[in-house]
Amino acid sequence: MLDEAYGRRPHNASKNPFTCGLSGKTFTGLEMVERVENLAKGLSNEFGWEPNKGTEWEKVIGIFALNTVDSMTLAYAVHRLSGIVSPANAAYSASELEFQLKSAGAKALFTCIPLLQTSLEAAKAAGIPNDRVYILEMPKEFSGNESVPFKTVGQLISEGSKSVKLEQLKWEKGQGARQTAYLCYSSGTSGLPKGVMISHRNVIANIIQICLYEKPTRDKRNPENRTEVGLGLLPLSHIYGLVVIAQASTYRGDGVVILPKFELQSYLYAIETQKINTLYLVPPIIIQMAKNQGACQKADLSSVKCVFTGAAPLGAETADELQKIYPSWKIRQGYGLTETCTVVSSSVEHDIWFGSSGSLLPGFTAKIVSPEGNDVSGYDQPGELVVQSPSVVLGYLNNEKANKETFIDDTDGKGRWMRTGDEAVFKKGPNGYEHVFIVDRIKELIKVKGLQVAPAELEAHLLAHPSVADVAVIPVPDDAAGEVPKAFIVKSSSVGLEENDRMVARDIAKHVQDHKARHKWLKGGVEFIDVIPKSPSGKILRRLLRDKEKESRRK
Ligand code: 4UV
Repeated sequence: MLDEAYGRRPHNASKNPFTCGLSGKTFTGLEMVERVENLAKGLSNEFGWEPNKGTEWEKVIGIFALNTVDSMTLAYAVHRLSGIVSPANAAYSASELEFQLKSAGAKALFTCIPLLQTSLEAAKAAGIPNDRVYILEMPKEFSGNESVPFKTVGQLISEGSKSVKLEQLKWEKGQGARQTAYLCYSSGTSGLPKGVMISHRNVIANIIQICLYEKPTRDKRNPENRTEVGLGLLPLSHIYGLVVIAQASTYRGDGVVILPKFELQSYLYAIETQKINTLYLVPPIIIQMAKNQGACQKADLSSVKCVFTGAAPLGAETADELQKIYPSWKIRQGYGLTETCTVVSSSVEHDIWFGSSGSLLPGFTAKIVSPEGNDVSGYDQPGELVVQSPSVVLGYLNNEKANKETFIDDTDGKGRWMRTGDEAVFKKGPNGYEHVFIVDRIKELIKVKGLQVAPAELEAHLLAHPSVADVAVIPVPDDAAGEVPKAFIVKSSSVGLEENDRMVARDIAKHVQDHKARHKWLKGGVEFIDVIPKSPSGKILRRLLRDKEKESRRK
């Protein structure tokens, strides 16, 4: 991907793909190519890894860090050695990170100073020694002035610059299609988070699909092909940040301004000082912007031309509200999944229809399938969205059951299909284009601020609490976060009759707070019930609980 973006596209060499929104630290494409090469040499010295020796599974690293200007330098350096990058959500607790590091078979962990303690705890539990923990440098507001006894990426680059040349990568024909580049974690349609094997080909495919789709409007808007600047605030550990923001935009020669986390003032400061044109956001940030009009209107946001949102539904009313405040902005929505290596559909500037997730990207084929498994033809007929694309990932790591449930092998020569687990409907738009509307979620997934929460993970954790005999976790709507988890719990016989329900509920909620990332906390509450509704085969009937919840909210 590095070669594709900066090597074979020399016009990108003098541009600045990544700039820190706080310190202004930046590199040109050419400097980045050198940094990647030197870092790859540094990593090769450190681990003994070489580009053409060993399998990619022997060369897996974990990244657990806030966004930094060097996050992608590191990813590309690992790819230069033919290794795999497994990025973890920076909100994770030590036990969540440990789970991912173990599952991915990570041999080293790259973190940043604010996350060092959690990293060390997780690394130890996952069998990664302290001398395999490295630091990605951050602006001083985040890392302070104290030095820590861990090697930094900067040191590795400097050591690498003094080493002999690395061998060129010699890939066999088709290796890029077979070899995993990233191992991101997603719970898919059910169960616990799973390693999603994303090949080099998947990444390149989606980048090309995005760029091809957007080219006509971009050429019209920007005929001189001036560099545009996007906001890199969303986590680079999530597929949206990793592929759409960090890689698709820099591939076409645009810049990305990196911010480690959302904080309204530094966000507005970065937009003003870096003259950002495209805000890549998730709906909860749009809601905050609409609510904090005062602060936003004091800032000079005149450089902004477009807001792009995805990862969770943006309601038409919220989009309308933002449009009233910023009439000239193009408010676009995209829909994607980790398993499709990101964008399936998105709106384009000349065809925006609020509430819709736009049209399918080129290279995607889609069908709508009824609950009975029949293809549904025609517009306005809801059903599960099933897709084909060269960006559909290789599958889940070591999980044949989930692979069988999600990916439909090409047995009839009609290609390999993937079940999205989302309920969608196609509609004919006002301009005659076909639009995708995501109307519901069939799969067991909760999206909190666009981040995944797997009900099965919380259920397994809650079952370990002594007061819980049985449990089901469902999403409930939340104004700020979109959705939040709520637990229906059957109390165990160890809970005495005299115990106060509110105290028991508080203790159960704390059990989640103590061990899980903040976005997984039971903000939707705990409700005690007599029995969890289940099918004869023991599957939780979540739909009944969701209906019960809807009913009680209506009252
Ligand atoms: O696997 P994941 O966490 O992946 C994402 C990716 C979202 C992106 C990324 C880049 C884009 O440009 C873009 O437009 C969207 O979130 O979660 C996948 C699930 O999130 C829900 C849906 O249930 C997916 O199966 N989801 C994602 N986008 C939307 C959405 C949306 N626009 N509307 C409703 N649900």
